[in-house]
Amino acid sequence: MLALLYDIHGNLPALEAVIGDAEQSGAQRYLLGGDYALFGPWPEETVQRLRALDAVWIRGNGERWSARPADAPDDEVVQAAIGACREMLGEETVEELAALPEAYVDGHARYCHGSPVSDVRSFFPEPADDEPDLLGDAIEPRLVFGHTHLQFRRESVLGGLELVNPGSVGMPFDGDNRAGYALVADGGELELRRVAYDHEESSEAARERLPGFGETIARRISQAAFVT
Ligand SMILES: [Mn+2]
Repeated sequence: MLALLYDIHGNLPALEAVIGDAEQSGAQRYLLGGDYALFGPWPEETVQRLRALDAVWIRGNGERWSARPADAPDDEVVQAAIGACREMLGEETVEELAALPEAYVDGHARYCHGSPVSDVRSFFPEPADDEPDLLGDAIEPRLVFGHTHLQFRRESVLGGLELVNPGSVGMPFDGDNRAGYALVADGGELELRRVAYDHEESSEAARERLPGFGETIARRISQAAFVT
């Protein structure tokens, strides 16, 4: 059993809850889909916890932005979060995470952060006009991605290819506070899962542990929505 963990965003209690649920369900291996630390109250602890797993890691835009702040949007919250993340993780870890591969292919599934062509452009529960472009050269029957923090699965508009967003472990934006992730059985059968945890503890920690922008993060965790 393989567990797919995307968009953890430094939310350690959410990660612990998901690992507990995954282990109880028989997961022994993990696919880590990027955005491990940025924006969250426990960046360092989250990365340390992930290092203890038998896992394949890929890079998200959060890792890229943390290493190259000038490549990130000129947005007050984003730039403040990058500064805090760099300080808490330290340069060595920031560079190590930024050097992770952008994708991983295991034969019948391709894993990326946003889409095969971008770590910031992705698919939505309802198809958008750019979906054929975003598929790039993916030929595997299943394409797994995160980034939007919206958990869903559906067939792509081109057919013959399943799109899966396992959801965000640490910061869902679909109005459901529970941590999102997915399990894949050895035969390939995939299950989207949600796990309840103390999200108010994480929200409060964002307020206490992070500078000015922490209030925004606290509200995102508390409301399970992309509030600005
Ligand atoms: Mn993310």
